[in-house]
Amino acid sequence: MELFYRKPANIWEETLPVGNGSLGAMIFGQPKQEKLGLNEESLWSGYQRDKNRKEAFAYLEKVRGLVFSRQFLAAEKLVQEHMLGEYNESYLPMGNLCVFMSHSETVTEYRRSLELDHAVAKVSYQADGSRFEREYFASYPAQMLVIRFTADRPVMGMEIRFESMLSVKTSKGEEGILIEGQCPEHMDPNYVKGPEGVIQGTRGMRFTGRVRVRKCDGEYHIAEDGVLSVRNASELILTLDVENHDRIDRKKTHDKDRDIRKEAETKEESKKSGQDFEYAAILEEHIRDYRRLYDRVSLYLGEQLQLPTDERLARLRAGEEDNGLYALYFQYGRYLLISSSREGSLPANLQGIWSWEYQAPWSSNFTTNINTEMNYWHAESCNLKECLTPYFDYVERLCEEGKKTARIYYGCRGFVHHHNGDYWASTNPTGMGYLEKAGQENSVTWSMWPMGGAWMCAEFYKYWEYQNDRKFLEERAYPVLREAALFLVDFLVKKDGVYVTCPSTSPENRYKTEQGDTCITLASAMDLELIREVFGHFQKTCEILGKEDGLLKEIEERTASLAALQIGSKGQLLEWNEEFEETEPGHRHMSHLYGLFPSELFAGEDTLTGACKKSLEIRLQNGGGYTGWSLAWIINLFAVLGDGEKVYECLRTLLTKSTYDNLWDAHPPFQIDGNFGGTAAIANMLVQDRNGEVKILPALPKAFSEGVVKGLCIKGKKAVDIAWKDGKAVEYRIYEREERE
Ligand code: FUC
Repeated sequence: MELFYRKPANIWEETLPVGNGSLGAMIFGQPKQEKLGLNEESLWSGYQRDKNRKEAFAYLEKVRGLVFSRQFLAAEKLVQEHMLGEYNESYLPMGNLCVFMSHSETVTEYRRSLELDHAVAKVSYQADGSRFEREYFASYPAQMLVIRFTADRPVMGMEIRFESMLSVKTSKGEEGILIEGQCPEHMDPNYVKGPEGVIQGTRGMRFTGRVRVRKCDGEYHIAEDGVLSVRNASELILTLDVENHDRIDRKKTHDKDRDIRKEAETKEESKKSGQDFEYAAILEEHIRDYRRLYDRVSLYLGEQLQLPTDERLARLRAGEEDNGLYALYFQYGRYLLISSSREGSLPANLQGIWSWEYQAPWSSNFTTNINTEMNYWHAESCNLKECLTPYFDYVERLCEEGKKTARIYYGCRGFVHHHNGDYWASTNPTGMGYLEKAGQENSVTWSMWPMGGAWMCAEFYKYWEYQNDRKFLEERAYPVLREAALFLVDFLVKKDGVYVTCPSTSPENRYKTEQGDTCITLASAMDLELIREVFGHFQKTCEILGKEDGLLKEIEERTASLAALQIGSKGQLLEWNEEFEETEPGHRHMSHLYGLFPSELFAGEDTLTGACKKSLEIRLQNGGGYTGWSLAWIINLFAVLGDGEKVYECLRTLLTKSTYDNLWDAHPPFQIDGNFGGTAAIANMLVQDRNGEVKILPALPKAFSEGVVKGLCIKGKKAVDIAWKDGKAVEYRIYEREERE
C-alpha cells in the first residue's frame, strides 16, 4: 500500500512524513528546491525546574468551601488567581534541510510516494533528459535518517544547506555539515501574549546534528559555513543523526561543565563508517525492522485504486465511494505510530514527532485530557505493543514529578497529573504565562483537572489484559496504579455523606449559572468514572498478584460511599453532578462518556449505556464532532454501541472534512490524535474484546459488506483473522498470537 502524488507538496500538510520514533522528516519532494522539515523528538524549550505553585494548598479549603456553598464563580476566580502554575514548555522544530538542484525548472513524469509496506518515501522525475530519483527513510536500528539522490547519468549538481529558527551554527564538519544548536530556555504557548514568551537564555538543551556525505561519485565541497556543493554526480547518499547532549529522559543530567564537543567527537568516531556505509544493507535492515511490526496486521476493504491519494480524497469529498482508502487510512495510522513511538523515545506528541512552527499549536505537547491517550488507543488492538514503551516510560516520570504536585497542591499522597505535560514531565495545573501572577482568563476550564494521571494509568492495566505479562503487572503497572489510587483516595472529600471530588471540572466545558458561566463544581461524571476505573484496576491487580495491600481497605471505604452518576431530564448522562445548562452543548470533549469508551465500566448497565447514547445524540444535535479527534472518539463510541451505519457516516466525515492531502488528521490544524483514534475505530468496527466478551464484526456498515482482516489483537495474547461477505463473517479464527510472530 502507498500514498502517492503526481505533484510535490506545497504546504506542510501535503508533505510525506518519515520517522524512527525520535528522528523525523517531512518531505516536500520539490524537484528543483527540495525541502525537508527535520525533527528530533527531544528538542524542547526549557530546563528542569519546579513550576508548582507553592501557595496553592493554602487556597484548597477555601475553594472547597465556596463550591459547597454554591459560589462557583468565586471558586473559579480563586483557583485562577492562586492555584495555577506556569504553562509547560514547547516542542521545537529542528530546522530544514534545503537542496537546490542545478537542473532546469521543467520536469516531467513526476511521482512522489510513501510506501507503507516499507516505510520508504520516494520522488522521481525527468529533467534535462535525465531521470532523477530520491529515496528517504528513517532507520530505527541505525538511528539515522537516510537520503539518497540518484540520476541516470553523472549530471547532478546541487547545493545543500541547513536553516533553522532555533539558535544554530552550521559549519564544515569532518564528513559534511555540522549543526550545533541550543534550544530556548523558555517558550510559552503561542496563545499567551507576553513580552517574555520566548527566552533564549543559556540554560536550554544543547544539540549537535550531522549531515554526513556517505557516498558521492561526483565532486563535492563543504564550505566553512557548512554549505555542501555537489557536481557531476549520479549518486549522493546523506545521513542525518542528532544528539541532544542534555537529554534527561535517558538518564542524563544537565551539567554545564561537560565538554560536549569532546563527547560529540567520540560519538562521531563511533558512528563514522565512511566508505563502509552499505546503503543496501542499511535499507534492508530498516525494512526488516519496520515490517516486523507493520506486517502483523493486514486489512482489505476493497481494491486500492491506482489514483493519487489527493485525487482519491477529492473523489470521496465529491460523494464517490473508495473503500480501499479507509484501509489505507487505517494502515497509515499504524505506520505513523511505528514512526513516532519506538522504544527509547518519547511518546507521540500532538503532532507525533512532525512539527514545523517555532511556537507550535498548543506547544505540540502531551495533552492528557484526551490527546496523548488517544494516540495509543490502537496500539494494542492493532498489534503494536512495542510502540507503547515510550508511553509507559513517560508516565513513570510523571508519577515521580506528580508526587510533588500532589503534596504541594492538595496535601495528598500518591501522584497527580493535570492536563498538560511536556518533556520535563511537569505535572502542575497550567494557565499562567511566564512571570505572570495569575492564570489567564478562562484557563481554569482546562487547567484545574487533577485527573490526567488517573487516565494515563488505564493503558497499564490494558497492557496486562492484552499481554498477560505478570512481570509488567508487578513491576510497572502495580506501582503506578498504586500511586494514582493513593492520590484519589486522599483527594476525595465527604459532602452530605458521600465522597466527591472538589474542585472538579469536566475537561474544557463550562456551564451556565445565574451569575454567569463557570466550570468548577464537584464530582463531575468523568472524575467519578476515572476513580471507579483506577480503583477497579488496582483491586484486580492486587488480586492477580496476591497482594495484601492496606490501601485496599481505604478504597473499599471510598467506593462504598462514592457519589453516583446521574441521569438528567432528557435521559442523558449528566456531565456534572447536577443538571446545569452547558455553555456549549455540542462540545468536542465526550468526557462524561468515558465510562462507555475508552473505559469498559458500564458492562450490563443498560440504563447508563442508554444515557450515554442520549448524551452523544445531544452533543451531535448541537454541532458536536467538529475536530478530528472528537470525531474519532465519536466513531469509537458508535462502534461500541454497535451502530455500523453511524460508524461509516462519521468515518466518512473524518476523511472528507478532517483529513489533509497527506492523510494527516486536521483538528484543524494538524493533530495526529485523529489519525490514531480513527485507526482504533476501524479496528473496533471489526472486532471488540470488552467486558469479557469477544465480538466479531460488531459494527460493520453496509458499505463494507466484504473484506478480510488479519492479525487484530484481542485480550489474552490472542489475535483474530476474519473474512466476511454480505456483511457476515464467512470465516474467522482466533489464535494464540505467538504462532505468527
Ligand atoms: C485539548 C482540546 C483541543 C486541542 C488541544 C490540543 O485542549 O480541547 O481541542 O486538541 O487539546
